[in-house]
Amino acid sequence: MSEFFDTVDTVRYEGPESDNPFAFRWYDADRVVAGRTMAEHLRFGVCYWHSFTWDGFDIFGASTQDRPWHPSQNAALDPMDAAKMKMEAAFEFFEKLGAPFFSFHDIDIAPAGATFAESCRNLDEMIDLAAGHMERTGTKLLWGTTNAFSHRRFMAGAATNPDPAAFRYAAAQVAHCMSATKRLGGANYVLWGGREGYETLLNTDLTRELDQLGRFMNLVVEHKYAIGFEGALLIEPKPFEPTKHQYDYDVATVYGFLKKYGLENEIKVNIEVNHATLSGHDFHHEIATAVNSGIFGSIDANAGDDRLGWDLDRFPSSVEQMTLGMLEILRGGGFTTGGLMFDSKLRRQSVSRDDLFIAHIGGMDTMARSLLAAASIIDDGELDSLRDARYAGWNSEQDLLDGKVSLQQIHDELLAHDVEPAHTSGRQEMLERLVARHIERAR
Ligand code: XLS
Ligand code: NI
Ligand code: NI
Repeated sequence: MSEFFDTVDTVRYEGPESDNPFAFRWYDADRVVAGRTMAEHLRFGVCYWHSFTWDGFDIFGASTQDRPWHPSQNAALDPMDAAKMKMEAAFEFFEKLGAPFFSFHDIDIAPAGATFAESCRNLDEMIDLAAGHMERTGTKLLWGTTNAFSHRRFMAGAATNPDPAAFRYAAAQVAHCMSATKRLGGANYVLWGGREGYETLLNTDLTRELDQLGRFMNLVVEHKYAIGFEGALLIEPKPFEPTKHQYDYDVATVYGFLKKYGLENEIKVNIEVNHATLSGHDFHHEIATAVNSGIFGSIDANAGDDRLGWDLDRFPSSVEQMTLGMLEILRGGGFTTGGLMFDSKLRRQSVSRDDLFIAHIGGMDTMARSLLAAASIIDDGELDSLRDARYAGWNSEQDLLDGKVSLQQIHDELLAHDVEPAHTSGRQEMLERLVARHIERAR
């Protein structure tokens, strides 16, 4: 195939004053910030599904995007030829954009066959081609994942399906896709619980379904060691959609699940910004919770809409929101195997081929600018020292935390010697001003 994105060349950094929509204003890959280059901090990834597999279809209307390999636009094309054409366009995009990573579902890169065996053969052939493209362009794999939710066989879930045949099908698919991910040197393997949830408890045995999910995840961990996959395993929490209740509701729920099934040292989380807000939490709350439990893994960087309560997958554009997220990521020590994956999609009317570039450049600049602001807050130190000062009283109360004081003792001491808690200001508005100052000035 000749160039698909023929109006765009390699995207370069031009600085904050640039008016060029096809240049970075903030993302300067080799610039060192807080001890690492921006590229090392941010580890950007492009997703295959929204950007190349989706044709603009929504529940009210068909294809809008210019995706000539899609069956909706070229039904006569052989599915494997279409997959190859799509892959060429995808790697052309990764290379021109300068995103170091990509991510895929098995069915994004290879068409499903008539049998499981045929699907595996198709995937293997496409993985060989992907290996070549990766070698040629230097693009790396952030994560692979299995789509065990689109096909009708998974309408009642995969691991949590009442029919064990669906469990077996999904397990077999994961085994194959994990080996493919290993073959491409994937840094992680993600498990988003597609239809692991329920529509009504009237037909759902919640205890059984969670036990099935626990067994499934243990099988995945055992397989990881059996094949020697060195990446991290990540569960992606989401509270609802497509099901009314998703079992992997939020980070805290996933941690409880991991503890119950003995997996808390084996599986981490892939936090998606818009899933966090749908679950009623701030994005940065979910990161802080994961860091606190030792299960922070990776990020799906997207955004919702303040007035719409579903998974909109917009490209992130709020430096205010993302600075608070980057702050928690830096406080947690930054990414190890994870990164910022744009699980984000164009609006349905954005039908020019170059819109895909503008969308990613905008998302990358938002995150880079947020990194600068967050690094500046940490470097300055005032926020952290004000936060520490709030807890200063605890410096002389270690015995209380170490369990050396009983409830009765506490009672008797207060009886003998009245001490009222001090009323000190929480300083929230002041801290919000402090954050704003760093956002305004970070360069
Ligand atoms: C859906 C999820 C999905 C996962 C990958 O809401 O975000 O896209 O990231 O299966
Ligand atoms: Ni996601
Ligand atoms: Ni999502």
